Amino acid sequence: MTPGLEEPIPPETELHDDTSPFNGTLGDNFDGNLDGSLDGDADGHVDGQGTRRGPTSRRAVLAGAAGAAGAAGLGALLLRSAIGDAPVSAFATSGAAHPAGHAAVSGAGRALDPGGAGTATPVPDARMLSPATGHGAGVNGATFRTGQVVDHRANGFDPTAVLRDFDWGTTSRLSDGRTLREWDVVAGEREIEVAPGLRFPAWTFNARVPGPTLRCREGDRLRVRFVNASPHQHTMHFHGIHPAEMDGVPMVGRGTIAPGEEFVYEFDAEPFGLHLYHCHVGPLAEHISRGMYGTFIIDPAQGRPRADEMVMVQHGWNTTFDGQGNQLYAVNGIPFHYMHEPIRVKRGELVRIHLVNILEYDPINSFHVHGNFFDYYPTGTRLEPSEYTDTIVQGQGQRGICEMRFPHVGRYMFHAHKTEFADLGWMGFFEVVD
Ligand SMILES: [Cu+2]
Repeated sequence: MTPGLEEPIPPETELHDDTSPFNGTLGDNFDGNLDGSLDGDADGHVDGQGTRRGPTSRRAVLAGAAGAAGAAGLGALLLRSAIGDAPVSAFATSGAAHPAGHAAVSGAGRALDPGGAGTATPVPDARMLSPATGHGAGVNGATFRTGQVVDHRANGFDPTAVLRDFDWGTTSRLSDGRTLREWDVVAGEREIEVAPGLRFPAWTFNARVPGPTLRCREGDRLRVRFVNASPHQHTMHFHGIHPAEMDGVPMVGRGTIAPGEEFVYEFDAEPFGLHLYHCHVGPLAEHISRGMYGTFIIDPAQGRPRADEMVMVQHGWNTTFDGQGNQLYAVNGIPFHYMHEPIRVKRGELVRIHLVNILEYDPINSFHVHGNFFDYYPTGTRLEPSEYTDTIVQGQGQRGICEMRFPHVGRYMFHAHKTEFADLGWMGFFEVVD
């Protein structure tokens, strides 16, 4: 497959899909035992007059929809709402109909959780809590947390592979003895199944979200041939030290790269650390939230101690396209992925997580690991950690290296300690083995 060269998929294709079983009223698709509270909500929203959708109200809608209608219904619901489909838009005005948005969330949660809200149900095996046995909502999160998965093959990338996929580029030797490292990066458009049944029209670097993890060594000469194979203008803006004309922003140097055009970004790798790249064309929030970001690692000249290395890019999916918040949260593309496929690590082995936050629309994100502590190296620009902790907070564009060893075998959760994000996808497991 040629990365990024897929035909753009017009949203109308999905939005007007009359074969969808979810084109009827929402109440038709709910579980019988959930009809009470959710039909009540639906009626309220349909009758409500408000059009303003606050972040809380949107999440209320998601929590109810994910648990009750199932993620497939959720997909249809969110996609339909994206074009202002009347019934769904009305449904989404829960902020107006229910001023206490969070009450709507917890209400739905209670209705969906047979154990009652606040019951810290252990999850020894994510698959054990299938929608059929435990509804998979309330304290257990959305239905698709507990067994339903997306089609990674159709998506063209798999977060399990993305985790440890470092792209070192193609290298050659310059006359001054330095390493020249080259990559091809193609901007494209791609429909990604971000939750079971929910397809999001993403804008991508090399047909995946996050884009490829570009990795090099301090002092290398870097050459990134960027091809814009999408219908929109884009750039690659790298964090790091480089000349202005290589900054990948509009109106400086080459500026925006038009559809069908290309540009070569070339600069030296400095400073060593954990960085990122993203498109810098406005509206910037949309270009980023659509999926145009990736990790950019510059290793120190002397390298780092050998470790089981992985990349986690924290981000969200604003599936309603309202630009006000996110309905789903994830690391490496797919919400709850590492719940379904825990990250296997060896007891006692050094684990190094390159943790990047590019989350749009929410001011902070965070990372918390259970049953362990880690050394934290903010931006990876120093060789000594600044903190020994189990929780760190990052704003957009912040990143840092987390190093840890698990002393005990077993399954350990990691998630945003912005727990609302965890409930909506930003959680996973480490599986520590001997
Ligand atoms: Cu862009």
